[in-house]
Formats: sequence, C-alpha cells, structure tokens
Amino acid sequence: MGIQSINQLQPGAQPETAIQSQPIQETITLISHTLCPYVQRAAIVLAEKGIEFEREYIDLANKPDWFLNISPLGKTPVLLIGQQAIFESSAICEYLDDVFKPGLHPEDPIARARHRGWLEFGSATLNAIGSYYNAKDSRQLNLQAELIQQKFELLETEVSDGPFFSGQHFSMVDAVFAPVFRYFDLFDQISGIDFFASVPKVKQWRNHLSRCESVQQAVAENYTQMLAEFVLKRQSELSKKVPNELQLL
Ligand SMILES: N[C@@H](CCC(=O)N[C@@H](CS)C(=O)NCC(=O)O)C(=O)O
Repeated sequence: MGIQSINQLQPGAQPETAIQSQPIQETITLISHTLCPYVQRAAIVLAEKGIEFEREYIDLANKPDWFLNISPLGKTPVLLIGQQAIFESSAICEYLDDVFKPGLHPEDPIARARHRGWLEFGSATLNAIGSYYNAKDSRQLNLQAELIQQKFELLETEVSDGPFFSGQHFSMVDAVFAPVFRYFDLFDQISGIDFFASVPKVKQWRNHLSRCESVQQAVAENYTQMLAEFVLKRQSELSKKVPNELQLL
C-alpha cells in the first residue's frame, strides 16, 4: 500500500475480557483519517474489546488508488481483515461486535433496537456539528448552535445517571458519542457558548467518556490543534473565532 503503518496496541483495553467467538489470524488494519469521528468509533470499539490492530492514515484530499479500490464510497473508515475490506463505520462496529465478545449492545431486543436508533442520532449530531463549523454568517452559526443544543436536550432525557449512556457498562452508543463530544474540547475554547449548561447529565457523561483510555487513544495527542487548523481553513463564521496563534489548551 505504500503508506506507513502505525502499530497500535491498545493499553486502555482489557484483553482478558475480549473473547473471540471465531479465531482471526489475519492482521486487522483500520484505514483512518486523523480527524474523522467515524474512524474514532471503530478505534474505540477495537480498544474496548482489546483487539490488536494497525492504523494507516490517508489524505482525504488526495485519495490513493488502493483506497478507492477498497472504499466504494471513498470514505474513511475502512477495516481490513487481512485482505478483506469492510467499509462504513456501522458495518465495521457491528462486525467487531459479532466476532469479539463481550458485546457492546444490550441483550434485550427492544433496548438493543433503541440503542441502534441512538447511534443514528449520533450521526445526525455529527451532521449538525458539520453545519455549525461551516456556517457562513453569525445568524447561521447561532441557528446551528441552537440545533446542537436541542439535540443535547433530547439526549438529556435518555442518558442514564452514569457513568455511561445506559448505566455501568460501556456500549456502542458511548463509542459513537465520545467523538461527538470531543469537538467541544475546541468549541469550548472558541465558541463563547457553554453547550452543556442546561444538560448536566450529558455533561457528566461527556466528562466520563473523555477520561476513558479507549477514547483518549483514538486520536493523536495534538487532535484539538489539528481540528483548530481544520476549522480555520473552512473560512466560515467559526473560523473567525480561531485564535491566530492557535495556542489552544
Ligand atoms: N457513513 C460513513 C461516514 C464516513 C465519513 O463521512 N467519512 C468522511 C471523513 S470523516 C469521509 O471519508 N469523507 C470523504 C471525503 O472527505 O472525501 C460511515 O459511517 O463510515
């Protein structure tokens, strides 16, 4: 493939609890982009299950042919099991959950189905975040901020008292929302808005997820700085709020 691999053992995971229901001998490789929240989902699930994997980063502005050959939609993430490629983060996460135990979905079929619904809600929240950082004027920016806050208010009615989305156990919904909340590590510093002011349970959930090793290990240490540079390049209303010196916490 001609791209350097970064071997990532997962220090945050608990290998003793990851029981393979079918042996996998092949190397597992997560084709990644540094900022992609969908890649983070897969990285978090891999880490939570204590699966050893490698990462290969691609430039989405200059997609290599080998990547386009394995990614019909031209998007990251792609998971390679040996030479077999799985695309779409939901397909990747479901595959990992099928093969590596313990499962990250509830056993009860209705709870399980509801969790899948909230996964979709996570993707809708990511779309709202994209509209927020791309907003072209202050009216749009404020409108999109309100739409994000409305989503958090809906979550507030659903999230448990903690520490995770549905109680004591990390679930797939946690893997999907941890990358959502990570955007606010930057937005807290530049937006002038406390997005979590009226949602104490979501705030507590966010704080707990940010301390999980699986979540911390899913991105590079300079993620917030890279995100700031990305937002600056959008030439959007939010770009104007990114400090020139880019000295972020
Ligand atoms: N539905 C996809 C969404 C993945 C996605 O949108 N990935 C973005 C990066 S975060 C991408 O690769 N976009 C293609 C591009 O920028 O050309 C999934 O869940 O995997």
